[in-house]
Amino acid sequence: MTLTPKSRLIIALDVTDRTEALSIAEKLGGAVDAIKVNYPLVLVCGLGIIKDIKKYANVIADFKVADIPNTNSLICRETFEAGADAIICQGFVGKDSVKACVDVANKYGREVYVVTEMSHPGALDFLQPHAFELVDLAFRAGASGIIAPATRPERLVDIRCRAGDMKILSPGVGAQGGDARKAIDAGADFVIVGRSIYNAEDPYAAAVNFIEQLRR
Ligand code: O7M
Repeated sequence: MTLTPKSRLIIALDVTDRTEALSIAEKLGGAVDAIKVNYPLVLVCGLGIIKDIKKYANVIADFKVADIPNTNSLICRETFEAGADAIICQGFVGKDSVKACVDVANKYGREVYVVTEMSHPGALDFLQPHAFELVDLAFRAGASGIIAPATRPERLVDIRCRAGDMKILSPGVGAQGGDARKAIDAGADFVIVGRSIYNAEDPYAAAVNFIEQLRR
């Protein structure tokens, strides 16, 4: 699949209970553009959880792949064989490592998204000074898009200018203080929301609330 903005909402399903994960996926899958799985869920449930979630939504494997090209290729192959529609890799390991992910994704008709500046305060230590270079690297390696912070909409504006047609997926909304609408207005194509949805008393109502904010 190619990730296309409809609701513009991606849920980060960082729960560590299989039954809870599948229940949320079943309830929310039809409303969101994708479900992102990360290590917390996959380490508990195994890679097979991707196929189970795929019944309800597109799946993005947030493995922040960061190794030498050969190892990156092997990780991507196993992830796409498991059914993931897209994988997320780190850019700081260099263009050859990102290109290795893109080459495997192209074979499977899937997508690669590259982390640029992260959303947490520690991103200022090393990543922020190199964020624009990471955007350029993602473009040159043929990635479908990048990850950039909803916690710093002013940075999103600059990253958007640099990113051209690449899609921007923006985490940091809600629990980390970012605002969904501001992130989209600053140039993101999608927002990624985790705790503010899956920890809500009614995750479906919380997701619908975000979708309404994004529609405005
Ligand atoms: O909404 P939260 O804070 O509960 O969850 C945010 C999710 O986005 C969680 O899965 C993080 O691992 C992820 N994320 C960030 O929070 N910040 C980043 O800079 C990058 C990511 C991410 O998705 O990277 C691909």
